[in-house]
Amino acid sequence: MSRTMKQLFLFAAQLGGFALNLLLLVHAQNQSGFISIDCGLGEDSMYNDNPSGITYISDENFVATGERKLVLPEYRNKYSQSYDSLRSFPEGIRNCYKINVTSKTKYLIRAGFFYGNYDEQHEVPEFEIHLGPNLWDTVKSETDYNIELELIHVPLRNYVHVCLVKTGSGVPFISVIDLRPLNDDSYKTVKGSLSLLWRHDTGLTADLWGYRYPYDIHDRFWNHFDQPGSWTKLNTSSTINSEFEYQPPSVVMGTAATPNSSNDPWNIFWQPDTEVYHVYLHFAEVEKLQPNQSRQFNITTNGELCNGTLAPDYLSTTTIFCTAESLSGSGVQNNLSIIKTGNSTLPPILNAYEIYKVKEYLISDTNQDDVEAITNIKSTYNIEKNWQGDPCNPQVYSWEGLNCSYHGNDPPRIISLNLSSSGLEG
Ligand SMILES: *[C@@H]1O[C@H](CO)[C@@H](O)[C@H](O)[C@H]1NC(C)=O
Ligand SMILES: *[C@@H]1O[C@H](CO)[C@@H](O)[C@H](O)[C@H]1NC(C)=O
Ligand SMILES: *[C@@H]1O[C@H](CO)[C@@H](O)[C@H](O)[C@H]1NC(C)=O
Ligand SMILES: *[C@@H]1O[C@H](CO)[C@@H](O)[C@H](O)[C@H]1NC(C)=O
Ligand SMILES: *[C@@H]1O[C@H](CO)[C@@H](O)[C@H](O)[C@H]1NC(C)=O
Ligand SMILES: *[C@@H]1O[C@H](CO)[C@@H](O)[C@H](O)[C@H]1NC(C)=O
Ligand SMILES: *[C@@H]1O[C@H](CO)[C@@H](O)[C@H](O)[C@H]1NC(C)=O
Ligand SMILES: *[C@@H]1O[C@H](CO)[C@@H](O)[C@H](O)[C@H]1NC(C)=O
Ligand SMILES: *[C@@H]1O[C@H](CO)[C@@H](O)[C@H](O)[C@H]1NC(C)=O
Ligand SMILES: *[C@@H]1O[C@H](CO)[C@@H](O)[C@H](O)[C@H]1NC(C)=O
Ligand SMILES: CC(=O)N[C@H]1CO[C@H](CO)[C@@H](O)[C@@H]1O
Repeated sequence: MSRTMKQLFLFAAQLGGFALNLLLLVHAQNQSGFISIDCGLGEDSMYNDNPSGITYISDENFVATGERKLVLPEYRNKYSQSYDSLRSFPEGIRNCYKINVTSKTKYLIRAGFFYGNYDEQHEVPEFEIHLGPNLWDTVKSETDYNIELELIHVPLRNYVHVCLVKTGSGVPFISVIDLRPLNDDSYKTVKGSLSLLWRHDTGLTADLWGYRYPYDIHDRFWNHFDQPGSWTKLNTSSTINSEFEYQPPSVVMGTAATPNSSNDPWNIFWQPDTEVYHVYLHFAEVEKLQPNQSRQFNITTNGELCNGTLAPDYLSTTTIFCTAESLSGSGVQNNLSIIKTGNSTLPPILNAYEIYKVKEYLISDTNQDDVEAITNIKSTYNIEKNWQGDPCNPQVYSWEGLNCSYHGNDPPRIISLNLSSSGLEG
């Protein structure tokens, strides 16, 4: 290649890079604050997911261990591209991703898993996922289906650790990690984080799984939910105004379901495995009511009034928040009822709803100054030990060679360090 041609080539490459950066900038504006990690994707790779258009990047810069794998060909293209690859962790008990975030911002954190017989063992592993030092959930996946776990959580540090922990039944793995900023005044909790049970779009007639980004600017997944035969479905093609805290998408709010028999309540039941649940009900009237018509209802959780006499506004979203305290006794279900008031000429409606478990994460990260100091030591001396996640917590996985002091729920301190086994002298 001649010198001029080389320069031209370089120039073109720079232009190409510029165009890519410009494209990413446009996307970055739309996907403000999104962190979209495709685990097991090749180093430095990225792509725009179809059809969401979300830019996914490789996990290489977020994790130091593990192996890149692909699901078997017959399992590819079953879900979004992010589920075709995964990262598995045959070595070590606990392996962690470290992801930079904006501290004190409310995030939806989603982890996705699809085994897809990647190791040709036909044996789905079971393991734990931890958020920092706290247990998030136990991952029991299936060969043929993906699973998704979601948390609404406010990180106190400018990073989060997502850790996969072996429990003795197979090799942990992960397919995808999403972080999406949420409005601070939505999904409020007095204490604790919220772990998703259900997020349902009711009344959808089209044959769709549901909706996510770009319909939902926060990229929540609204799953098509039906109880065939027991509902009448209503819809409108008008836009629903949702410019409030929760911002459920207009397409989700544009469909609603009402009980068939006009005097029946709208009931939802679920089996509790946590003490307290948060329920968010999204309502909007989709029918233009005549002067002699009315739609009014009360909402109860476990028989207790949560919100009395609500009449949804025409083409505008009202979100009602209820708590449900689980009742003691095995097999006792939690219930939510939407009950027509005596005055109402029309049955209740429901456009969409979300149910979350309240999870208290009591174990704190190690003292921030100590974490910074030890992280500097780790990178300066290029320590090869399996130092991942929080240094001191949980205590069972504290870093080898460290001694920590613990005082109740306060952040632990690092009190001493023994590097003699790391090949360091002096
Ligand atoms: C960004 O969003 C705007 C409107 O919200 C849309 O018109 C545009 O196509 C989007 N751009 C990309 C690259 O997704
Ligand atoms: C995360 O932030 C730290 C500084 O706070 C920086 O050194 C590091 O490179 C960042 N990591 C990534 C993957 O961007
Ligand atoms: C809206 O209702 C009509 C008539 O019931 C139906 O044909 C159409 O599929 C519905 N649209 C959606 C988006 O559910
Ligand atoms: C409820 O209404 C829908 C639509 O009007 C109808 O298809 C269904 O058969 C009804 N179910 C019952 C149990 O009446
Ligand atoms: C409401 O008024 C319409 C005529 O405007 C009538 O056909 C209908 O029966 C009335 N409905 C009720 C519940 O009174
Ligand atoms: C809901 O739970 C409350 C409290 O256990 C109970 O009194 C009520 O009958 C239940 N409602 C339904 C519809 O099962
Ligand atoms: C609905 O709630 C109101 C309080 O807002 C109460 O007065 C009324 O009795 C309730 N009606 C039903 C049917 O539960
Ligand atoms: C019942 O309807 C009447 C007339 O619309 C209204 O004045 C009254 O406040 C309503 N009662 C309740 C409990 O909503
Ligand atoms: C950690 O503390 C224990 C008990 O105080 C002590 O025996 C051990 O030598 C300490 N280890 C290091 C690395 O300082
Ligand atoms: C430091 O670690 C080495 C190797 O693990 C061990 O032999 C030595 O006793 C440790 N020193 C202290 C003070 O714990
Ligand atoms: C009785 C009661 O709690 N009513 C409230 C139901 O929710 C609507 C919308 O948030 C409020 O305006 C009512 O006051």
